[in-house]
Amino acid sequence: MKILVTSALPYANGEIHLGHLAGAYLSADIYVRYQRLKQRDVLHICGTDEHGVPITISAEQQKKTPQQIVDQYHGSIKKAFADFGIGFDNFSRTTLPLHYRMAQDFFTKIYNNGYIYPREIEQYFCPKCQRFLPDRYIGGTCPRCGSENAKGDQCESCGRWLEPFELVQPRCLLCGETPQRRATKHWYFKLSAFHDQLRAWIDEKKDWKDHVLQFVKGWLKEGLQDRPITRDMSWGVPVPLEDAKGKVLYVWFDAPIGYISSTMEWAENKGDPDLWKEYWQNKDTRLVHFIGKDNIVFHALIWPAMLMAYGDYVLPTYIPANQFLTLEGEKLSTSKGYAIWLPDYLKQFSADSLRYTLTRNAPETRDADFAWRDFQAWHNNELADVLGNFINRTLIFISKYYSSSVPTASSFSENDNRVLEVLHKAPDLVGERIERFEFKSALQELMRIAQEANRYFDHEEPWVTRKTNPLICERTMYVCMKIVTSLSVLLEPFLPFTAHKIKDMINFIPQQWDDISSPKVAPSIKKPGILFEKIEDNVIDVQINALKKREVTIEEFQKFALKTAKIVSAENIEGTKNLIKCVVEIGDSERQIVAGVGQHYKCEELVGKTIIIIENLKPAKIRGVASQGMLLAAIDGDNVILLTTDKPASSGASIQ
Ligand code: B3M
Ligand code: ZN
Repeated sequence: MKILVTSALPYANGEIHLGHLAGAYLSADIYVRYQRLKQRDVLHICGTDEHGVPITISAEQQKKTPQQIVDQYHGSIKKAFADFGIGFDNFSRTTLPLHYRMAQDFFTKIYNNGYIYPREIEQYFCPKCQRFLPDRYIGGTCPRCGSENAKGDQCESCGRWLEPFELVQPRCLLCGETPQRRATKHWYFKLSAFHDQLRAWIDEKKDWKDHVLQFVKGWLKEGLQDRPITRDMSWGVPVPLEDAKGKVLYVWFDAPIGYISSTMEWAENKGDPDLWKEYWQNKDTRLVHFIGKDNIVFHALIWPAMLMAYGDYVLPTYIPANQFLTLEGEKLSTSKGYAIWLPDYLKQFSADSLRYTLTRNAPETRDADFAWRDFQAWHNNELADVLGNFINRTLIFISKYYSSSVPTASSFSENDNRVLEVLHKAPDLVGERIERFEFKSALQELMRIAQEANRYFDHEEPWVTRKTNPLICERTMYVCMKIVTSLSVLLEPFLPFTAHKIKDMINFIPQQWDDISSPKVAPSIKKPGILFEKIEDNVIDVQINALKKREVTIEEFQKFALKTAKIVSAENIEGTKNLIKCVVEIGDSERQIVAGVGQHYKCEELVGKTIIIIENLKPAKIRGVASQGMLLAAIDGDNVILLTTDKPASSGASIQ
């Protein structure tokens, strides 16, 4: 049997944060490391998802090309994963020529098989930008809750999924213009044709997580709609048809194919270009997709249907999707900068402490919360005081009283045997849970062994028997070394860096998962070092405060388009004391901004001033009056003083 494990391909438009890790990557890594220790044929495949609107929006915000964005983040994401101990066999990217070929081949084959067809539809087009607008480029008022900041695919205020045409007062988010409906042709994937086949396939999945099954069955019950799989965009995999100029494949069509192309790249690098087929086109392969819950529909319905439409490929065996992670009780938000990014975390703390926290409290069946205080408490009270303490006291004892030679024993007491029996059962006990994707409870079992080990040490009192009955003391220390040796293997999937350190200190004799039910102990150890330093309160306070007020990076700052603008007219907004409606000139264009400076400036004073504005602030309505941008002012006690330029400057000059 071959095990092919994939982790969701992260979009190459930002760093990896804790939500990502808890969603897919950490569980996948634990699973793969375990399978390796079981000496099974396992591959872990991933890469960056480099197409789609998330990338082009980031590029526009940062005033870079999509290529520059994906190049930058592919590198930094890859490095962060490696630093966190996530071991991929291949980490590819969906902008490789190999991937383009594969994605186009998929389209063509499915098209030839009759499951892709064209349809004329209407879509929003911005007359000013001269382009069709993807859903997320259209803003407007939500028809349900009235929020003015809804987007073409969803209203974030009330959570409702939307179609662009449902928006009231739609506007182009690039330029503010009202978009027009225009006819365009798109290609649809005949998802509806796979309803019965998908139903039969999912009905066999008795051991899947409940929340995944419920979700999928819910969709099937509602009936499956055919889905457009092309877009009017220039960034993406070109649609391989004569009459599809200027169209690319929808990112969710090409992204999962990235799992295959990444495996092909792996095979090529191995010098055996056909080797990927032994995984993907082999009915004995166990294909496991690790994802977060927002990706379920794509992996558990659309992707299997694509594979069915193509033929020849293995279908997913398991999709152990995780639920969401919140941060200090709140939803993570990359756009608001509310997250903990992996590279930032790793500058201060060890990978294993986070791996421990995120596994101990994994969002396996329901949402879970990351809190810095829990992180600190679990690191100090469990990793340091239980696990670290047992290993440390054992190794120190041996180095101090036995000059680092490990004592041996041939007969054991009842109490020794009880502990050895726990060790004997441990690989299966922990392993079964990992195989069921219950990583949290697997880790619990493991920590129970460490607790048990401390109790054993306390009960045996080797510091007493050393003087009163040296033979018993030797026996105790031998048993303790067996425990340490077993732990070094059992821990590896969860805390690989710690496992590695322990193995080094105990001169570990190579052994696999099943061997350690009766572990082989090396004859001598090295000088022991501390595994976990305690984390102090003040260090955690800094992190908690940082979440409240985050530093910004230069990239984040660059998202603000600051410009000079000249006030051409100003009038008080009726019924308000402080609000003034200003029309400002920014180079060749004019726009309206509502400013709260009425108690400090008269309208006449304002006209003619060259001020500083944020040009790309989301348009909003203030007291029913539209405002497109914000002017900057210094708040000096009770005074409000508008920012102007030091010397006369023309309007529309950018500020850097
Ligand atoms: N890039 C979405 C995400 O990062 C998407 C996953 C693709 S997996 C084929 O959540
Ligand atoms: Zn526009």
